[in-house]
Amino acid sequence: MNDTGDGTTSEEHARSRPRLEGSRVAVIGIGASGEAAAKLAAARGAAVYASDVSAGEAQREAAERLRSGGIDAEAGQHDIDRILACELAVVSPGVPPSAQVRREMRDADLRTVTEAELAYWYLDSSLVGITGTNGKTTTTALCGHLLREAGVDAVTGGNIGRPLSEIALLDDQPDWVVVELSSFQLADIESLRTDVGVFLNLAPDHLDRYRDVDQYYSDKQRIFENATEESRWVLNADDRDVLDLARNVRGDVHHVSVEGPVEQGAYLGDDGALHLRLPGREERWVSDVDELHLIGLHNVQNALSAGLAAALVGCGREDLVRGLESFEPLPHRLQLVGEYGGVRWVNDSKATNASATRVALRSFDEPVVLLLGGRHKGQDYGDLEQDFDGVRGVIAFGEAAPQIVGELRDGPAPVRVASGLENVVDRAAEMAESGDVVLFSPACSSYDMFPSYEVRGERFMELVRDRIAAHGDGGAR
Ligand code: UMA
Repeated sequence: MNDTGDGTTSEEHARSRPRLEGSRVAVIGIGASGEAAAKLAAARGAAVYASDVSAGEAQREAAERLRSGGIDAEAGQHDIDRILACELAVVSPGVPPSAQVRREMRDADLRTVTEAELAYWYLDSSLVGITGTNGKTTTTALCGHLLREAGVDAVTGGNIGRPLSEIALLDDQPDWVVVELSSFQLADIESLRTDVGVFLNLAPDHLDRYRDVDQYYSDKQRIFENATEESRWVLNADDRDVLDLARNVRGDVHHVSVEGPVEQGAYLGDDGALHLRLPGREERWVSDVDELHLIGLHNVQNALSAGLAAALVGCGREDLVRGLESFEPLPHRLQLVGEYGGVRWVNDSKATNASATRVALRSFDEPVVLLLGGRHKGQDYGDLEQDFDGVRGVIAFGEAAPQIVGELRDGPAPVRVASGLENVVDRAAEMAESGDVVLFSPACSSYDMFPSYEVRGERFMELVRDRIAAHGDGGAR
């Protein structure tokens, strides 16, 4: 696809690399990805102009860092004439196609790639790429952990937090990168290809950016676009939409299932054990899913996917078992905060869409007090009711509270409104009874009240721990 390509890295991972030397490259957005992309393009000899529409502190500081490294950067505006004078634009994933600057770039037919594509051109590492709507970050972290446990030189990157361009800048690149790929990153790829690709699941999300679900799914589907006969795939056999998108994909397809045996892949058996079935290789990993430190059946699916991907990279049974048993869950994903008065408090602040919250609800047999709210992302809260069997009640908060109340008011569980997180925790404590779980799984983004889901989750945990300390029976874990 890159007709300006000037060679390849190796036969096995042949990649075309456009010659950036002497060319002009615009970088749009200077968050973590934009800053790393600007440095990478400059290191490859391009004259870079990096800009960010925001003049916020973080953007001004990033522009300053870039300028001190000799890269032309500004925060507060995109100089469209300068951008259109470039041969290539690299977009940050958070800059939507509807942004004014992108419309003008499209009108001018400016070649535009995502930051991950730029990084891919200069990465010598092999890639495990992980996409899907939910569970990407856990699966990416777990797969990286499994590879490292097996002595493979591997790092994690992409949507999980470390831009791929930062890894491409390393003098000593790792043998493998486990990259979490969001739909925003996949939207503007050209040649990016994963050696092992994992597709976890599909559910409506990001409807504030996409016209409809199909448009979102079609960006996700781009992970298959550059597949070759050597590509290896790990697909969720229990998700019809994933199988539909992957139909006729080139390469060797493997399946993962928590519903029963698969012909080639990994599955949860009737015996409660995790099994691997590859040509010439049949294994039983952990004999009971309780040996994983992860809550919920969806996490069994994530563990099977990560384990299968690691097996396809070449990890052996003993290393996989040790890695699966030693992996600790990431913060803000069904994280147990503590317990008092017989009530368990769980922080799932990472659940920023309704499907993630539904997955969380399915993880508990106990009655649940569900804490929902934040900034609305265009989804239906009514869908949650399909998993409301054990829900004792809902506390709605934040900007989305009126929508949540409007959609759940006539449903099976009572809905109360709270203002501010402290009040949310107080009302949840009033509603919960001994034996319940209070589940902070907001189904909304945090941006109405917090800069990120992490800060939101930290604040929630702080409030819960204070409450536990005040009551003094049980203690936070
Ligand atoms: N901006 C412009 N012009 C515009 C619009 C935005 O300049 O017209 C600027 C903004 O002012 C901002 C920057 O562009 O400064 C936004 O960039 P960004 O949001 O892409 O920020 P990064 O720090 O580069 O973070 C991105 C990912 N963010 C998004 O996809 C929204 C991070 O994923 C990722 O960890 C990081 O790259 C490293 O790869 C975060 C995320 O929320 C965690 N991802 C979504 C999700 O998981 O649901 C997809």
